[in-house]
Amino acid sequence: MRETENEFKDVIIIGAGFAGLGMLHRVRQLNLSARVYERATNVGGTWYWNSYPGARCDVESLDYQFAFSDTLQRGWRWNERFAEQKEILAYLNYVADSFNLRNDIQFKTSIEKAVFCETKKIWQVVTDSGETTNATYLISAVGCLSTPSMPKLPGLSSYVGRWYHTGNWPQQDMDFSGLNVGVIGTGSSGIQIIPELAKQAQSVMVFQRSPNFSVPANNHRHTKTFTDEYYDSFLAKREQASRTTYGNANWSSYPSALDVTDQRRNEIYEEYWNKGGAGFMVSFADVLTNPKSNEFAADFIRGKIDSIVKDKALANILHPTDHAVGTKRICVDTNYYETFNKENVTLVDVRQCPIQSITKTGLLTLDDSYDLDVLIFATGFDAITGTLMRIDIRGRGGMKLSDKWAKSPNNFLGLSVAGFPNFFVITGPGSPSVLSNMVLSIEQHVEWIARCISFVAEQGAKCIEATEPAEKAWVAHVNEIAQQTLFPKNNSWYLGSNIEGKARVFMPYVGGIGQ
Ligand code: N01
Repeated sequence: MRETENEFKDVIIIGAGFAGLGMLHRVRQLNLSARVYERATNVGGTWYWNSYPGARCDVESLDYQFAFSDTLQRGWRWNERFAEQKEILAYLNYVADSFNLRNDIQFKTSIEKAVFCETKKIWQVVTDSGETTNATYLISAVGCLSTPSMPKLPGLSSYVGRWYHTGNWPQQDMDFSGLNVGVIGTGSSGIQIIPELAKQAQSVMVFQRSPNFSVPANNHRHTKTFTDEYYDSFLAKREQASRTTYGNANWSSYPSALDVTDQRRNEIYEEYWNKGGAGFMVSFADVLTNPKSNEFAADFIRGKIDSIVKDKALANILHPTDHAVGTKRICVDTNYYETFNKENVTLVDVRQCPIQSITKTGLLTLDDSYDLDVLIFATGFDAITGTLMRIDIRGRGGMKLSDKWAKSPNNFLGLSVAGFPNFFVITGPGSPSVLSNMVLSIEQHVEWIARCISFVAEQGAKCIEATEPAEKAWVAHVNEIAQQTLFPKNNSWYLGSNIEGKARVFMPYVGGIGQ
């Protein structure tokens, strides 16, 4: 590499979602030069790619926004309690426009390689078109759910129908009227898209391997008065939320599900079910720590499934029984269970009769074949580390990040990695990230990184990096806290167990944003 001819930036940021946009704005405030590289044609990150019908955020819209600018916040009005993907994408475009962020974003560009030069103490970053840029700092804003995972099923290349992955959805609106559509996967994405498809398609075949716990969103439109009042106390709420475990100021818990009568317990679950949203999993403070308390919550949801789904055998197949509530991310839906009462919707239990292959005209299970015009993979992501591990990132001595993280994604504070100086990861493994209000977590990291960069300059230093002992202590702490909960006891993408060959390590930090 002839780095003398390369362009130089103080900071290179990978990704233009919430994290990349927030970081770019903050870096500019430090009067540093920056470039963001983004593989999409526009800003948005996960909200750009996940544009499938029904895509919606499960964090309430009023909390799912930046807090760093009062003008920004008051210039935007969220329409619904849980914003749909289009609205969040519009918000991120509004953020980019408000601060002219696009000037420093290079779209349609992926970063393939980043090498730390120990003599010059700079990062040399190479794009997919072979362009090299040097920078003092390299910041990952690649997101936690940005590399879709496709099941290894034979035959897809022979399929003559159209197929899509929810995490890589085409940007244009699509019409499924009159079509026979198959959906593989019943996590949050499947649970959101299935009711929407059922409104249009001639038939929807749902191929379910593992049923998930889902609670109603009870979504509704916001009134102007409500939004205005919310904004008046927004910063105080945000401050309060940042001291909590999940970054949600509106969530509160009753002490223990074991300390109340059966009747009172059910009344409380009913209260949370009617309120709607993922707050159900903290209805009692011990739902995520005590198996007995969790089983009560599981029974309540299974009871709800029975009361909604008319066909009892079908309701039974929809019962989640293989994991504790919330240990796989709880789903938040609009009419998911109700959809199975529709005549055009069929549930196929592919745990009982696994999918064998994709055929020319559809799909083959152990006991049947299905003709499908469209096949939708709602099969999740190589989460948290998947995207970074696919970039050839090399620290001191040419050490590859993918080698360092092969057995465990060790790092300090979920933010920095020993052996990788001047490299920061926004909401990396070992941070609250996906267990929290993501935007709040992102803002916390953006602010921390900005202050850290300023600190390095104030010291007249050139480099900063986590030490091995600090990293070891942090990883031990992350594990210790996780072990106090039910989270690591069940398979989930939090643990990497949805990806063949991936290290089984519980990746998010359960200790909370404030901690
Ligand atoms: O992915 P998932 P997702 N044959 O991994 C199934 C966020 N998100 O995209 O459990 C048959 O949860 C798999 O079955 P199993 C949110 O954090 C947020 O739905 O492995 N099935 C499972 O049912 C969420 O948790 C929102 O047995 C196969 C499904 O595919 C995360 O993204 C909305 C299979 C994958 O579920 C991921 O959710 C949407 C196979 N070979 C997503 N392979 C919000 O509301 C996989 N499956 C913010």
